[in-house]
Amino acid sequence: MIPTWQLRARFAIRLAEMYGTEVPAYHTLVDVCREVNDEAARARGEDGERLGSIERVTAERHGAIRVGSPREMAEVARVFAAFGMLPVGFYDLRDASASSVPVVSTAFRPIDAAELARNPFRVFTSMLVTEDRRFFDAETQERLEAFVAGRELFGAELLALADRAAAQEGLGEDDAERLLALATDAFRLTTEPIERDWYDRLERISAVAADIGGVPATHINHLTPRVLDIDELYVRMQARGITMISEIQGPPDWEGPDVLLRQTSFKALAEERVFRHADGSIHKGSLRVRFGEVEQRGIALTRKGRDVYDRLVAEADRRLAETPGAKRQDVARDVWREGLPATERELDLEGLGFFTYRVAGPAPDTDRAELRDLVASGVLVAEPIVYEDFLPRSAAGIFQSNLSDEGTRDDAQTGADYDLGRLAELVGAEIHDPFDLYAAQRDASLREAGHELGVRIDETTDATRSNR
Ligand code: OOG
Ligand code: NI
Repeated sequence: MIPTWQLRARFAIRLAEMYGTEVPAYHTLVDVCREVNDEAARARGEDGERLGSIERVTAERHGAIRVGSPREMAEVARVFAAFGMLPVGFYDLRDASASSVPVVSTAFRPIDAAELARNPFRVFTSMLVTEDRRFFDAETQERLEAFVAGRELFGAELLALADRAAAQEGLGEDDAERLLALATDAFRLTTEPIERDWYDRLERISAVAADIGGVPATHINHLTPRVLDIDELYVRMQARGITMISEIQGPPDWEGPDVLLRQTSFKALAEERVFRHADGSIHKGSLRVRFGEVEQRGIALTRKGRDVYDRLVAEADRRLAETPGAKRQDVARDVWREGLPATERELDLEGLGFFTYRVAGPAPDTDRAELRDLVASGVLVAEPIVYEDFLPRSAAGIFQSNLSDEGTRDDAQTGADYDLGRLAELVGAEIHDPFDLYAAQRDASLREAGHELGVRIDETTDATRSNR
């Protein structure tokens, strides 16, 4: 029996092999990442591995796919469940973006620490919101829905195998091989012709809508490797003549702890595709929809920490608007220095970041102790929990910087309401709240440490209360 995590690890490799043949620039990105990671790991020594071993970081990827309806989203959820990847978090990119990005998203990923440590492969998955009047009029909605309903992204054999793998938490070798082949194939770029007029019509509204509802199949949009020094990577990619988007999304480069997620990408490259024109003739053409993204991951923030982050982003926006010509990273760095603690220790003490706690010293001779005292005396060592999720604004920024055209939207219309609960209902699966998952990981480590020390660990400081 091949267990779930091995299926997931193999799935990530299979997708990377396929994507690498489809988008050769991906190899350049991976090569440069490896170079930067090796150097950073050497330069930083053990400290470089605080947010994951160099093996994990080098192997780590996330993918992105886009689907057209709740039915397709529900099927994707079944396929990913086979690999132990469950929906986590809700991202509304319709409002996070000034341009026309008519999707809501979640991320499929392992949810417990042991599974993440074995293989953290995750896929950012977006669903087109066809009923949102800001983007689609009634007639376009109807045509879009009919188009999407008429295609089959995942065949019956794949779904049945996936259900079985999920139920048994693994598959025998032959079935595993079949599952991997079918699942990988489902995300291959199709050679079936694209209806030129329909695609173009959707593209005038939104390039993302055209990529989802204008083509007969889905495909992997990008596969993102993880890098330890994204600023260095950005410079090196440009030195190799690869055009990058104008900036790095998310937190700035600064001397304090890395939090959440920093991302950037190279611009989508032209890829040959086949089109059917109105007169029935078939011609080759090209599309630019797939790009190469890279990311640097930092510490997961608590709700309180996330509020601080959101406020800092808003403050950076405000100052940027007041200082024409200034660079976002420079402005944000100043804002960060004013608003975030400069050390991991303070991040923990102020209840802004998520940490687990490992026993490193002898038990105190009391039966109760304060967490902060145990850490201060070195009995416990705090280790950061790495952020496993995404950021709506960065996602929108990545979408947006890769659009050659803003598309059109009519904000006078009322949008379709979506939240985590509604998406979960449509998908037919629970969507986990990322904050709950990090908190559970933290709490489990404290319970374990308490057991090991034979001490009841109290958390009466403000810091821990705000972790809830
Ligand atoms: C997803 C864009 C967002 C991320 O990592 O935030 C994203 C897409 O292009 O489908 O991938
Ligand atoms: Ni991505």
